[in-house]
Amino acid sequence: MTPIITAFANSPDRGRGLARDTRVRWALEEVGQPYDVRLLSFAEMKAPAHLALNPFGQIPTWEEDGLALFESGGIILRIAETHEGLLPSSEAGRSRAIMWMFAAVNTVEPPIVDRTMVFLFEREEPWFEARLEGVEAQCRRRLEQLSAWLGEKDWLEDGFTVGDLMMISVLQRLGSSGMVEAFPNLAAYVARGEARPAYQAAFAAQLAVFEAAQDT
Ligand code: GTB
Repeated sequence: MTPIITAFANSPDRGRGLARDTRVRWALEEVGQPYDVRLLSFAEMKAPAHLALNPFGQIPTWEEDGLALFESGGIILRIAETHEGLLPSSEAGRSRAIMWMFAAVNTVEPPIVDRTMVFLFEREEPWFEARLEGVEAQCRRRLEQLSAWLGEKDWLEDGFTVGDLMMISVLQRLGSSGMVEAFPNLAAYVARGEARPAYQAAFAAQLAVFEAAQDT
């Protein structure tokens, strides 16, 4: 069966590729696995049929041959483990790549998501400036540490892995803030990921959904 993923019918990011289906699409493109997409409205994401797939009522989800998954990290790990191309062949290399996936979502992403939440929900609050300064300092600390690890390397380990895919997708959430650009090696790292044909295909596919929604 061709796997089916879910994505926003009308992404609030207006086709910038920041919703988490893009990273799943990227993984699928990297391994050459065709897929189908079921587009959901916000109401459909909270309806029983979708809650049976993801109790948190979010995208992306994954269905294939009776297996349903949610959590972009879990889905991408499944793709990486069942196809060639995203995990190294050595056992140690695989563990290192998976470790970087967790580092991306569990160590680097939290302050980046906090920063987004501060912009979305605290902008009118009297503490906005001080809170923003605090979360940006936390983001900067993680970027400094990541930049120091990456150094002059192209990728976090010896070659591109699922760990890079996840880390780059997390760094993209800083968008036009200029925070990644303050670290030229990280900016080049993100650009290197975005230049991959698989990323380009994934980005184009999610953009096409947004553009089609504008025509209706
Ligand atoms: N940890 C889960 C995963 O990695 O799969 C998080 C999934 C998640 O956050 N899904 C979001 C969602 O379904 C979409 S991606 N939200 C709807 C809801 O919770 O009701 C997060 C996202 C949304 C919008 C933008 N944007 O507009 O820029 C960026 C990222």
